[in-house]
Amino acid sequence: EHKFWETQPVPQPGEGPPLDDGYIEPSKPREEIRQEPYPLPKEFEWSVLDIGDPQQCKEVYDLLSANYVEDDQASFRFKYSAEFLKWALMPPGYHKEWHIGVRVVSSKKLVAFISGVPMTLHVRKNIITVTEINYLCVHKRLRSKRLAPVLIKEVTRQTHLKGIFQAIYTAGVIIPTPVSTCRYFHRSINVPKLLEVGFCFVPRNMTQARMIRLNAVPDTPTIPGVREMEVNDVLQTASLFTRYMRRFGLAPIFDVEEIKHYFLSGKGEGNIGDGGPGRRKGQVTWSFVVEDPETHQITDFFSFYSLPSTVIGNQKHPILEAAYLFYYATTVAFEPNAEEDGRLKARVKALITDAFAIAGAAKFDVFNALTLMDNANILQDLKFGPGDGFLNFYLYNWRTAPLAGMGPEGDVP
Ligand code: YNC
Ligand code: MG
Repeated sequence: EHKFWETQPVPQPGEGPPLDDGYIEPSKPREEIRQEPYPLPKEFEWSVLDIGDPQQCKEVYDLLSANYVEDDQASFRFKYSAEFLKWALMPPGYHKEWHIGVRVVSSKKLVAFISGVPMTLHVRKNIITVTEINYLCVHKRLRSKRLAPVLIKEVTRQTHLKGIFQAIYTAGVIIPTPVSTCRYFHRSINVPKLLEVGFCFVPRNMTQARMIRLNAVPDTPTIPGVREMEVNDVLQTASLFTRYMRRFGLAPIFDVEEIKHYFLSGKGEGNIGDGGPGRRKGQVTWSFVVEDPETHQITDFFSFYSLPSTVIGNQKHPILEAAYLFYYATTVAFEPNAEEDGRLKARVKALITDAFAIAGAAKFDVFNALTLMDNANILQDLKFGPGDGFLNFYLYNWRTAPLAGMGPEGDVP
């Protein structure tokens, strides 16, 4: 059934929940790690990519733009920008050896890619150092030739060479064995365009005009003291993030440098507007804080990122501009009984409402979120609708019982 995955240190089908959390196979001393790259078919060669070099970053961008993830109907394909890839692949402590390409020997054309970035993860009671694997892609003409397992083994080898033996990754497909499964939800912003590209449909008993009215987006954020995050907010945001994320069974741990990177380095260049309404040139992330007007303390923050999709075969609308909810946190979660009496839910709703007001002003067509963190309870109220897509979360060489239908940030059951 799974000729490759059955050889890997991942929970196998039918295994049942583990008695205790921990590794599946022990870490190896450096001398026991394979020193040579895995062999490729003779027409291909390995190539470490320097993502900081605009030329090489563009090569990855071109490969993914034409060959990366599509929906089941092949209507939309993720179109990560070059700026996005640079932001995602070069966080603090990144290793260029984990940005692995495959080229055709004769033409040097890049035809496959896989990447890892370092991350510290909280998995229930344990803190583990992992690589976060992403952007696995094989050119459409080279599919089903078992190249993917070679790419996975090579990034595993490069990870082992850095003394790391665990990984986290997500995929739309189901392989052995998800630790958690989330669903994509979508909040329409530009209803006429979403209808024209076939992203959504006018339901029975509904008209287009009513649909537009129902999905009207507030013009501006409304929480008192909300403003764009700045470098001076990094320390307070970091401690708020750490405290808030401790509530979940699976979550990243970001140090101050990582907070700075993930929330501030994707802001793009120039002034808001230079990259279009409400955007800077090359803007990837939007990060906001709430500064209490009286105490000047940071009480909340939220963020989202830009990940457009190609609308396959559509001349009028070649690109769907999608914003994705990223991390958020609120000090309301630390108040006694905030969860029980609905105060937490109300605050998260207010934060996400402000996020899509900002996304609407920046001319995004749709605002997406997953059923993780505290989202699950509030998405329906905020007029998000369930999508076709699911996202499965996986851990490599780490056993833990499934997390209750949430995400990398899933609740401890
Ligand atoms: C996938 N997405 O099951 P079995 S997500 C993992 N993740 O193996 P071939 C996948 N494995 O079942 P193709 C996978 N998709 O026989 C397929 N597989 O055991 C497995 N699509 O290989 C599959 N990007 O080369 C099967 O398949 C084997 O030519 C078949 O290539 C697959 O980035 C792929 O969806 C996905 O570009 C490259 O279809 C290709 O079809 C493609 O014959 C469009 O492979 C783009 C796309 C995937 C996005 C992602 C996360 C990847 C995680 C990889 C696993 C990491 C493990 C941890 C490593 C570090 C460990 C340490 C320490
Ligand atoms: Mg293949």
